[in-house]
Amino acid sequence: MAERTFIAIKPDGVKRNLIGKIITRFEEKGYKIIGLKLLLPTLEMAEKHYEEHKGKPFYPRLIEYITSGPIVAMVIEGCNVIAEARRMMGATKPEAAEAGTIRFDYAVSQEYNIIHGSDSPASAEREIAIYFKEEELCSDWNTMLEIVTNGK
Ligand code: D4T
Repeated sequence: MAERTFIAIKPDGVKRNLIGKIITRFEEKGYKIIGLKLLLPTLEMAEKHYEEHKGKPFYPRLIEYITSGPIVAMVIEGCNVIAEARRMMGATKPEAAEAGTIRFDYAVSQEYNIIHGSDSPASAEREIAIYFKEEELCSDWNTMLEIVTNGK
C-alpha cells in the first residue's frame, strides 16, 4: 500500500552539500517526492518535532542543532516507504548502521546524523503537518506529466 513519510536532511547534511546525493537515493529507489522545501526550522517547529524527547539529557542540544541552519524537508510516497526509508537511512548511531546506508556512508556521530525519517504512520502524519500544508503536497504527478507530454 502506498504510504507517505516525512524525511529531513538535517543542517549538517545541508552544510556538507549532501542534498543532491540523499535525494537521489530516494528517487533512484523509486519513491515519489511529493513535497520539498529548504527552510530554517523555528524553535516552535523543532520543539513540536522532538516533543517525545523533551526532558532527556540530549534534548537541548538536539533543539539547538536542528535550528542551527536550514534543513531540507521532504514528503515521499511509495509502497512501505516509512519502514523502507528508515532502512535506507540506517540506525541512529552510525556505528550501528549497516554498510551502504545513508548514515553509514555519511555520518560519524549519533548526534549529527545527517537525516531524519518518520518511524510510524502516526509520526509521519504528525511530522508532515509540522512542515507542510496539505496544499503544498503534489501527489498527482502522473496527471501533470500527461499534460506536459500530451499537451492536454
Ligand atoms: P531522528 O528522530 O532524528 O530521525 O532520529 P531517530 O529516530 O533515528 O532517533 P531518535 O528518535 O531516538 O533520536 C532523535 C535524535 O536525537 C539524537 N540523539 C538521540 C542524541 O543526540 N543522543 C541520544 O542519546 C539519542 C537517543 C539523535 C537523533
